[in-house]
Amino acid sequence: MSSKQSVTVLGLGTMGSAITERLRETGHATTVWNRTAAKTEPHVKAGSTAAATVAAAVTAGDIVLVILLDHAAVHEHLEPVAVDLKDKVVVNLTTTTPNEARATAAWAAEHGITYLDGAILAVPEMIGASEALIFYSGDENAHALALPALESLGTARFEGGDPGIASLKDMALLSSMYLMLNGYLQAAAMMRTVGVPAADTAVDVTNWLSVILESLPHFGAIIDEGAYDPAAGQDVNFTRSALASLITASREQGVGADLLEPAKALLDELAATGRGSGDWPRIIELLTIK
Ligand code: FVH
Repeated sequence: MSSKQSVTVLGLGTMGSAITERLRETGHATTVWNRTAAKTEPHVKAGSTAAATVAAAVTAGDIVLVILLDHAAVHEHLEPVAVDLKDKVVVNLTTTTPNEARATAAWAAEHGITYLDGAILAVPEMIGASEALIFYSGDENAHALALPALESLGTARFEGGDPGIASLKDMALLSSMYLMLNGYLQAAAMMRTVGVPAADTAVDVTNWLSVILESLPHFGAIIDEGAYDPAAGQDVNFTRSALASLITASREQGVGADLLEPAKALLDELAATGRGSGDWPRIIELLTIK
């Protein structure tokens, strides 16, 4: 008999399935539940046990991993079984906002449930590899209890006692990813107007951004020190003018500038409020809603 923790997985979408498969590979007994029961079949064939109800599923495992679509689905299915969760460690890997994570942690605390919030910065194919980063936050004891199983899924990082921090970090990093990838789309749209394939622009953008990304620590230092003025690097006025050229060039090629214009508008606001000579990362001051 395995000495490894038994794990219940609620949710067999693409991520829940990848997690269940990895847990089996690493020797954990797994019990699975999914709203659409047919999705349990391949897992049963591969050695998992299917539970007909959420209550039966959570009763079976030492650890209950929740990987449903969203916050609403999590509460829809956990609230009716709160009593059954009391001697379990519940780890919620469903993507939720930081405040939703905090609300679930508060709900769990009210019901005496040992609860850990998690956020997966990976796609299903990465599960099990060290590149699969999974952030956890909230109850450190819950993290320690579940860690032997969680470590099999990827790199487990405990981010602190605020249950919302794991989600916040996940969402901050995803925000940076989408904004950066939109930058590539703008470049590809511009270059396609003269017949350059998007794949070629992907290579050029990768090379260019890898050089540019080296300046991020410098930006971080300027922001942390609030040392914008006088500008050590490119100032707001220069950057406004550069963005104005990019917007004009895009339009000349018949490409919209919808992605560039918001950044230009923020620079305009800095200039209009007497901050034109400061370093342009000062934009961050305008991102905080007061
Ligand atoms: N897949 C990914 O790349 C990302 C990576 C980062 C983290 N996300 C989050 O993981 C959660 C699950 O994502 P998923 O990829 O497994 O999603 P789906 O394949 O769409 O499966 C969704 C599962 O949720 C079940 N479900 C949906 N609504 C309900 C409900 N009201 N009650 C019970 N279960 C529900 C659905 O069941 P069914 O449709 O098969 O019956 C699937 O099991 C998610 O938070 C991602 O943001 C994945």
